[in-house]
Amino acid sequence: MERTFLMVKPDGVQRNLIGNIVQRFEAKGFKLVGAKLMSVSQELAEKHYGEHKDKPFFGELVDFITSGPVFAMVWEGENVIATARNMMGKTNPQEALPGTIRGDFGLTVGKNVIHGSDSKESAEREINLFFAPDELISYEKQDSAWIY
Ligand code: DAT
Ligand code: MG
Repeated sequence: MERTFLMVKPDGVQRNLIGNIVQRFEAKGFKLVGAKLMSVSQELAEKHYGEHKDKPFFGELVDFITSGPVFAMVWEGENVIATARNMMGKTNPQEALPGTIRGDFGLTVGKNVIHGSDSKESAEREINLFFAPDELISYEKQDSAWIY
């Protein structure tokens, strides 16, 4: 089964959206295998967003993600990486469709509520960056027979 890294960003935490966001992935049928409220250090932020280090918005991005607590999660399920990206909506919330997280809750690209891994490689990298192996729980869920 595939796993992805999702993170409610500081704006989503401050705006009381953790519960709503978790609820969407639970209701969809995905399995939560790890979650924590945490602060992102400067070092972790720079590693996490390393692919953007030459972009003009890199400094702003690092300042934003370290500006308050985030809610980091690992979710598991069939094709969860791409499906979670669809549920998040486009990077720019003004282009994200209603019904998506960014479409429902965001207005600006700098404060777009949620992060989600965009490929198998980034999912593995980001999960290892944010979680120790013993923070991830492998378990059976009784509803899986009604989802798969
Ligand atoms: P995504 O978060 O959808 O994977 P990304 O990886 O291209 O998008 O960019 C990472 C984050 O950087 C994004 O969530 C918000 C910010 N960002 C992207 N493009 C931006 C821009 N043109 N101006 C300001 N912030 C931007
Ligand atoms: Mg990205």
